[in-house]
Amino acid sequence: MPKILSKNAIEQYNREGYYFPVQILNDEQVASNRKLLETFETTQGKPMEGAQRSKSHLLFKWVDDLMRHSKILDAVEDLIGPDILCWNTLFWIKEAGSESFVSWHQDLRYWGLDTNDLVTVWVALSPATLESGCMHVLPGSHQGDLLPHKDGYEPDNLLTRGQEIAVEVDESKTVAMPLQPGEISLHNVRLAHASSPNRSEDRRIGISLHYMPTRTKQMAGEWDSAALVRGEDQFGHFKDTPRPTRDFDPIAVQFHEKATHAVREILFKDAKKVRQTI
Ligand SMILES: O=C(O)CCC(=O)C(=O)O
Repeated sequence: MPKILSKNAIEQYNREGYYFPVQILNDEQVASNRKLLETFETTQGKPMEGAQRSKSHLLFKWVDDLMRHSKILDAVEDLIGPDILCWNTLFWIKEAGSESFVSWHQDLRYWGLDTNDLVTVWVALSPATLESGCMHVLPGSHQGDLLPHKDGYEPDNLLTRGQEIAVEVDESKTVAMPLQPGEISLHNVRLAHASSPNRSEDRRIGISLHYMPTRTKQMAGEWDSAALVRGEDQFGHFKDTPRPTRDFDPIAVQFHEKATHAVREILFKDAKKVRQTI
């Protein structure tokens, strides 16, 4: 018996590789999370950047809480079972009117993980619309072989290497996933996805949360970390991440440095260039 998703939603996810929207946060909770983010940015005098974008649950207690939100975990459990690790938490912010974009890509091509069952939950903290550059997906592309990719390193591309599927994606077959603040989408780690620049007057703020079964292994690096967010980890393939007691908890900050370094090594493995996007 599923916990939160309908039978149809689960069938659609398995068949097409995505499902949306699911309402998670109310307006007050969205406003509170956005305020925490933007107060931090004001304090540091610049937007969230570089390694702060990645494994952010180690830096910000509110992101750790979001990563453990029971409704999100119920949806993830409906898709991948009860023993769940969160591998990464990643900010995707496109400033108002910015050229930032995400090229068509499949995440599993770069993440070194040996699972097809990883589910990405993308949480909207501001409107993700056609105008602001919401995600688009290519339904069914999670089935079959991974497509070849090339690295473009375009400055406005939010992806580490500007990685892009090296064959043409038929845009007429793609689907937009607009979200209201507080809603999530769910997509499979093999699904091709992309997004366009933000032509709106507000920032497009998203946080992606990457959940996988505890049996998953990291094949591209010797050491990697993940947070056990539900159930039991009988495998111990990933170092469990410490839980911050407050923002910038020193123990978690120290761990963040090691953990994001490990992720960067994995993401840039065999790359011609390394850059500081995360
Ligand atoms: O935020 C976006 O537009 C893209 C996000 C993405 O690539 C992901 O969550 O895997």
